[in-house]
Amino acid sequence: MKVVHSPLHRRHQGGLELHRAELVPSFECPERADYIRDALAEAGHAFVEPRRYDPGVLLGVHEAGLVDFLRTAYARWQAEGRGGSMLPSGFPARGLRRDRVPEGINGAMGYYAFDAGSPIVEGTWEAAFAAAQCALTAAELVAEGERAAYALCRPPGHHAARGSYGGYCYLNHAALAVQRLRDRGIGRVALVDVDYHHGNGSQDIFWERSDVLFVSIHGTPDTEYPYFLGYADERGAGAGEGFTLNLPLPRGTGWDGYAQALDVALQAVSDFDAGALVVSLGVDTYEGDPISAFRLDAGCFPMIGARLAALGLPTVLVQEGGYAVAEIGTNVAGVLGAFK
Ligand code: OKP
Ligand code: ZN
Repeated sequence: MKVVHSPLHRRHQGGLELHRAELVPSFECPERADYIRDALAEAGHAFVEPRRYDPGVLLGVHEAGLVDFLRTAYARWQAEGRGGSMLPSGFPARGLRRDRVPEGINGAMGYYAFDAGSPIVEGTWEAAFAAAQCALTAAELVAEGERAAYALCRPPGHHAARGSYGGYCYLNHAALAVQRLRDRGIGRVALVDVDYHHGNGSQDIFWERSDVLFVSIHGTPDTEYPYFLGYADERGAGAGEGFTLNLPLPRGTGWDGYAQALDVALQAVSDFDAGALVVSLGVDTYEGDPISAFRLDAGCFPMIGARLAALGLPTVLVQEGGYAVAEIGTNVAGVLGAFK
C-alpha cells in the first residue's frame, strides 16, 4: 500500500523526558521511524511525500490557542535565553484556575501540557506538522479510492486533545485523518485505536459526536498511562453518547484476551455502519516493548491486520507508539501485509 512519510520527523530529536525522577533521552526517538521505513521498503510498499496544507486545517480538531502555542513555543523559550528541551513544571490541577492562559512561557506550557514527558525542541513543530500532513494525505488517498493507505507519522498523535498536548503527542494525526474523510463526504467514520495506551486525545476530540465512533483497546488506566481517562464507563456525551467504546485490559494480557477484545471492538465498528476506518496503529502491545505490558508476539500483528482488513472498509492506518525499536518495523509490516 502507499506509505506517506516525511523525513522532517527527524527535526523532533534530542528531547529529554522526566522518567522515574530522572531526565532521560526520550523513548520516542527518530530511529523508530527508520526501523519502520526500512521494514516497509523491504516488504515492497510504495513511499509518497505528504501534500502541503495550510496550518488552518488543524483547527478542524484543535483549539487555536494550542496550535499557536505549539507553533511559537520554542521561539519564545529562546527569546528568554534558553535552549535544550522545554518541559513544564506546574499544571492547573484541581483547585487551580484554568480559565486564563498565563502570559509567560513557563505558565503557558503548564496550561497546554498534561505531563512532563513530552519535550518541545527546536524542530518539534515542524516534525509534528509534517506528520499531520502525512495523515491528511493518507486520508485523501483513501477518499480518492485507495483501498488503504498508511501514514508513517512521528512523533505520535493520539494523546493530543482538542486543547492540550502530552504523551509524546502534539497534534492528533488520526483525528485529522478522520475529519478529512468526513469533509470529503464520508458520513460515518470509525476510529479504532490499538495502541497500548488509551487515546485520550482522540476520545476528547470526538466525545460529543455521533458521526465518529471511537473504540480503544488499551492497558487499564488503573495502572497504565495516561491514568486519568480510558475506563469502560466512558461512553460519550450529548449526541455522542454511545459512540465511545473503551476496552481496558490488565497488564500481562496475551493474545487470547486481546483477540476477544478486538472481536468486540470490530463488532461495534460493523454495527456502526461506517463508510471508512481510521486505525491508530501502535505496536507497543508487543511483548518486548520497554514501556508497556501486554504480551503479543510478532505472530499476532498479521492476525490483527487480517481482522482489521476483514471489515472491508476503506482504511487509513496512522502510526502511533511502539518503542522496542528493533522489532517495531516487523510488527508494522505484519499489520500492513494483511491489506492486499
Ligand atoms: C505514547 B503512545 C515515561 C512516562 C510515560 C508516556 C507514554 C506515552 C506513550 N517517562 N510516558 O501512546 O505510545
Ligand atoms: Zn502507546
